[in-house]
Amino acid sequence: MTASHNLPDSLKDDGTSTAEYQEGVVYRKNIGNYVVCVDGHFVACEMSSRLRKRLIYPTASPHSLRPVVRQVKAIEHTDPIAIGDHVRILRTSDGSGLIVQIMPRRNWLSRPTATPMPGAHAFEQLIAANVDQIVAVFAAARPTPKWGLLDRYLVSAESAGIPALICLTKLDLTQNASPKDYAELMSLIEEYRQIGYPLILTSSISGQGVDELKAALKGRTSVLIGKSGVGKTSLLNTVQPGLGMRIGEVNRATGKGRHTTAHLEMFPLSIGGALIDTPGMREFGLWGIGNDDLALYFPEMRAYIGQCKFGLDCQHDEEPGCAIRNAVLTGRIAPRRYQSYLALKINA
Ligand SMILES: Nc1nc2c(ncn2[C@@H]2O[C@H](COP(=O)(O)OP(=O)(O)OP(=O)(O)O)[C@@H](O)[C@H]2O)c(=O)[nH]1
Ligand SMILES: [Mg+2]
Ligand SMILES: [Zn+2]
Repeated sequence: MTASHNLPDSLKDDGTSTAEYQEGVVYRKNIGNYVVCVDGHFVACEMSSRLRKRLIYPTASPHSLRPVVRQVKAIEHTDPIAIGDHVRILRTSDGSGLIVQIMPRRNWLSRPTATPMPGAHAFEQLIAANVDQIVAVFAAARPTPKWGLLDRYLVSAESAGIPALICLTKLDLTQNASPKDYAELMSLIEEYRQIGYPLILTSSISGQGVDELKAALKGRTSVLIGKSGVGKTSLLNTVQPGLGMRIGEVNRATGKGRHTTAHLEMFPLSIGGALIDTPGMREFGLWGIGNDDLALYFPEMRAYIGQCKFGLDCQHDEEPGCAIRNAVLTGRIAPRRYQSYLALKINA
């Protein structure tokens, strides 16, 4: 096969002539370079010029009409290609490849890009595509769990139509917790189990829950999400020994992680399936979720939607005869989850 770089654009991208194309899955990417797995082999790829045109460069001023590249790193933010994407590639004579087409996605997880100022235009940032489940990772301690953030992840998963699994790590650190703190942690855990979310308690130190986690990951493509320092990469190393991915100490004083993992990357698992490790995200905004839809993404609220006095017009806030608020008052919906709903509604 001849080098593809010289082919006219029309031939590269129209997708009508598939004879020479191969299909693969994107495992890794870094500033316009991709690693695509084709039949078990990893191929270094670039993207065709037509796809390259779909890169959106953040501008010096978000309202500027003439986009200028501010920092190359930002390309990742609006890269049209996501980890987990099924792509069509054309092999070049040097053994590398050119991504010419992104196949339709069965699902994808995204968040808004951070904006330089409040109210500025945000872009959709793809985190991963075509995944079987989202693993929301939280530490029992160091850093302190933020349950409102967990609710955010779960709402994102629900709106993306992707099943979520909750993984509470660092259970070994609860050994010295007071009985009251421990009981409080367990009752919060129970709240999520009651809703129906599978929840696994793990420790990468003691090995607790690792077999259970492996069983949940086996044969599936999963994406780990969670704040820096909660132990995502440690879980990956435990599930796939020998990988030896770098992990980082948590700051003792602040309990904050050090953003050790810098890139999104997917790893094949020897038990079958694949696991996507992500950098700890400082912020996790909701993308494309409106106020009116929000209650749909709280599974325990779904049954009450349409039952309120004001029907589908109810915002489930202060309205009289609200079925959801009533369910909170009668103990059928956890007050803390309802608070999360109200807090997210303000920002949606
Ligand atoms: N005690 C205890 N420490 C853990 C456990 N899992 C991870 N750690 C420690 O937590 C720190 C952070 O772990 P990482 O795996 O790097 O965390 P991460 O979520 O990948 O962090 P980022 O890559 O920054 O997003 C390291 O010092 C780990 O040794 C655990 O189960 N118990
Ligand atoms: Mg990490
Ligand atoms: Zn209502």
